[in-house]
Amino acid sequence: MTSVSADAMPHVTSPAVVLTIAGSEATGGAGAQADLKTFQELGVFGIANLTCIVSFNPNDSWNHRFVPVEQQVIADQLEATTAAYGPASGAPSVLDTVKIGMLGSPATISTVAGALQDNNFGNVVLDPVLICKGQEPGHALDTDQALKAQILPLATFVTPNHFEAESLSGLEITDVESLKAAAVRIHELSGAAVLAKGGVRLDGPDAVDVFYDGHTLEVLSAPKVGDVAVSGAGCSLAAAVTAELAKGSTPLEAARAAKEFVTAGIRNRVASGAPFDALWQGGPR
Ligand code: PXL
Repeated sequence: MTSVSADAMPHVTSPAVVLTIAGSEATGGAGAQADLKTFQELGVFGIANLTCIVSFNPNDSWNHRFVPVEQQVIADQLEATTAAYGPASGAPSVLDTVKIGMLGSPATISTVAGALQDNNFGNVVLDPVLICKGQEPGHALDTDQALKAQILPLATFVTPNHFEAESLSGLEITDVESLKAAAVRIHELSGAAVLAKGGVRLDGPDAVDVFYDGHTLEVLSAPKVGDVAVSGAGCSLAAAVTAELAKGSTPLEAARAAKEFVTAGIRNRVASGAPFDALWQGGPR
């Protein structure tokens, strides 16, 4: 009998496993690419199931060109992922935490809502990406309504930006007080923990976000780094919340850690030839 040296033996690890259901953003600043980089930095095993491919158009003011992935292909990705890491897989690391990014069409929203219902994930973090600039307004309105009706009720944590928080809450947001009111309203509508982002959109020296989970209302604040939004900030914030929840943090701890992660990533941004810089997920290092 031959003996196997200890070095040749596999060392099986069991990191927390997380899934992002999101779009590809070709330049790597936002979308599934930002999510996977964030997951890796924060020490979780990241999986991406793609819903669409976005390619900015440098010949048309960098507007979004949006191509949906076929519904059957989205369903196939979800099937493969849940078979490999879902509760019935027998894998030591079970997928219990999912992030939802850009879905982009009512059809995709229905496909993803079905998968969420079938799998009963413990944490469903929704970054409610409402409109993509390249889409027809009517199409986007359908998408907004479908997201609110079918995905928002399944979310356990939601991270709306200024525009999305106004749309979801029906409230106008002009200052921290109205951002708080919107966070409370979105919690009442969804039952989810809410991290409503003022970001650079509210006046004042600080980038202010509001956390509310039905018990704790906390204002998270960090000095603004410039006054122009950075590509990937929203995606990376929600991805960082996802990673922290998967590692066992409470929603409030996850929100605080995610804000720190994103602030460091914005401070250490990557300049590009596009009109917006990209967040660097390696920023905290
Ligand atoms: O940042 C929102 C966002 C999310 N997902 C994809 C995107 C964008 C913005 O460009 O392209 C795929």
